[in-house]
Amino acid sequence: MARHLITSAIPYINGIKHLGNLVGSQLPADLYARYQRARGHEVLFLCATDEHGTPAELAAAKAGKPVADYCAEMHGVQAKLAEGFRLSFDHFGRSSSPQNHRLTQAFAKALDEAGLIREVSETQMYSPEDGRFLPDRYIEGTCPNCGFESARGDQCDNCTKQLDPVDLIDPRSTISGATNLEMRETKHLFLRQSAMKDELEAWIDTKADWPVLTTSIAKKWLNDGDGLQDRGITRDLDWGVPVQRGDEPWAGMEGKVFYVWFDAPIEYIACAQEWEEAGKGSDWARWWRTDAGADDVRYTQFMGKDNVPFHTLSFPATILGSGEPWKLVDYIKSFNYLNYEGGQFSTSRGRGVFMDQALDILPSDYWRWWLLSHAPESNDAEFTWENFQSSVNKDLADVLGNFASRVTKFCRSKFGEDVPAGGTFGDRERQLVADLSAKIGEYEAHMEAIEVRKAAAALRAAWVLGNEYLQEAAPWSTFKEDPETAAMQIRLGLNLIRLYAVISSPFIPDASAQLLEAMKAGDADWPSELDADLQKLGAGHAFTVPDVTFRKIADAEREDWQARFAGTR
Ligand code: B3M
Ligand code: ZN
Repeated sequence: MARHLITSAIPYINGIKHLGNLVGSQLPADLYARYQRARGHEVLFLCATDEHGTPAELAAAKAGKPVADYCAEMHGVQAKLAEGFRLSFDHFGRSSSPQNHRLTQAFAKALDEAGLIREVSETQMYSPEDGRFLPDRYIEGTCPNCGFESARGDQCDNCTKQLDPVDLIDPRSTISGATNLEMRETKHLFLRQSAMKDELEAWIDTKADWPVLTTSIAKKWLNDGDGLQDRGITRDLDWGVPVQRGDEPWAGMEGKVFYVWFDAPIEYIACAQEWEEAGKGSDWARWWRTDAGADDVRYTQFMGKDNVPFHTLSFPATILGSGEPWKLVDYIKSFNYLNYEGGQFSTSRGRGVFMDQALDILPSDYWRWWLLSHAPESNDAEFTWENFQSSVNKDLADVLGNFASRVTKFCRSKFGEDVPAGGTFGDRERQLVADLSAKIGEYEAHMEAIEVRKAAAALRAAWVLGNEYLQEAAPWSTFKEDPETAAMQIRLGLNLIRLYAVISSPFIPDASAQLLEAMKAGDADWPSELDADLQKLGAGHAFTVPDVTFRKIADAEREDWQARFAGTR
C-alpha cells in the first residue's frame, strides 16, 4: 500500500469558480484521489480557500462586508459547491487559519535565519486619491513582457510572468481608476530566490518525468533575462498574516502582512494540521515531515498553468530555503485553459457556466464526465454546448446508461430480479474478458500517469466493449432457442454493470454508487482477476432495475442554456 498526498491549487475566496477553474485543478485532483483510494492506497487529499491578499479585500469591499465575515461566508459557499461536485477532500481548509498564521511566520523566521531574507527600502506606487499603497491587484497596466493591457500588479494573466506593480506600463488604480500615482518609500522583506537558483534548477532537473507544460514554464522563469529574481514577500495591507519572525515582532514591519502567494502554498501544510485538529485524522507530520515518515509519501500537486511558477520556484524556495525536513512535491500536473464558446470564461463578465449554475441544471456526474474527458492537457480546450450535449447523450446515456438499463430490464422480464443460473462462457465471452483486461490495463496506466483524457477514452472504450458484446450475443434472440445460454449472457451483463460501476467511480461517483446499489454488490473492490471478477454476482443474487442513470439533453434545453450563459450573470 502506497501513501499519496494530493493537493489542488487552493481557489481564491472571491466568488464562485467557473468550470474552467474547476477542471484546472480541483476536479482532476479529485479524480486521482478517488482512483488511488479505489486501488487500496492511503490518500490524504487536501484543498482550502485562499483568503488573503487583494482579491479577498477587493471582493469584500464590493460586497460591503468586513473581510473576515466575507471570507467565512464564502468559504461555506465554496465548501458546499465542492460537496455538490463530490470533491472528496479529506479536509477543505482556510488559509486564514491560525495554523497557517503560525506556520507562515515560522517559515519566515527559518528563512531569515538561513540568511535568505533581506529588507529592502523601495518606492512603491501610492495613490493619493485612494490614500493608500496599491499592491498587486489594486493596480493594473500594460505588461512589460508581452504588452497585454490588463496585466495585474502581481502577474500577467496573458503570459504568466510574475510582476511587480512598478513594472507595469501606464499603471492605474483598480479602486478609483486614478492614474496620478506617485512613488513613495516603504520597507519590505524580499526572499532571496536568486541565491537559490542553482539549487532549484538542480532539483527541477531531477524531474524528467514531469509534464512539459510544467517544466517549460519553470525553466522559462529560471532563465528569463537576468534569471530568477528575488521576490517581495510582504505587503502594505490590513488583511493577511501579520509579518512576524515566528512569534516575535519584526522591527520595522509593523502593520504589514505577508504576500498572499507566500502564505497560500504553506496552507497545503497547515491544512493537514487543520485536518488533524478537526479530528479527521492523526499525525499530520507523517505526511509532511521527512523526519516523521513522509519519505515514503508520493506528493502530487494539481494546478492551472498560471500557478506553475509559484509551485516550481517560489514554494520550493520556501521549503528548501528553510533548511527543515519538509516534504517536496514529487509530481506537478498542470493544465492549460478551458475556453467557453469561442472566447474565454470571464468571472467579471459572468461569461460561461459557474459551479453553482452547473449544479442547478444537471447532476455533477454529467459535468465531471464532460470536463474530465475534455481536460485541457496538451492544449487549451473549449466548452461548447453542442459538444457537451453530444458527449453526454452518446457516452453517458447511449453507451453506459443504456447498457445498464437493457440488461436489467431484459433480465427482469425473462428471468426475474435474480441473477439467472445456467450456461458457461464460450469463445465470445473469453474474447470479451481478454479485450476488457487489456482495456482496463490501459485505463490503469493512464490513470497512474494522470493522463486524464486518455484515461477517459479507455474507460469509455471499456463500456463500448460491453455494448458490442450485448449486441452480438443478443440474449433476446438467444433466449428463444437456448435460454441457458441467454441466462449466462445476461449474468455476464449484470456482472459487467458491477464492473463498470467500480472502475468508473473516480469519474462519475454518483452513477457508480447508484449502479452498485442496484446490483446489490457486496463490495466495490477493484478488479484484479477479470474472469473471476465477472462472476462475483452468482446465480440467485438479487438485484433491482436502476432508475434512469443518465438522461439525454434535448436540443431545446441546450439552446436555452446557450442563451442563458452567454454573458450576464
Ligand atoms: N489562489 C490562484 C488560483 O486560484 C491561487 C492558487 C493558490 S495555490 C497555493 O488560481
Ligand atoms: Zn504579459
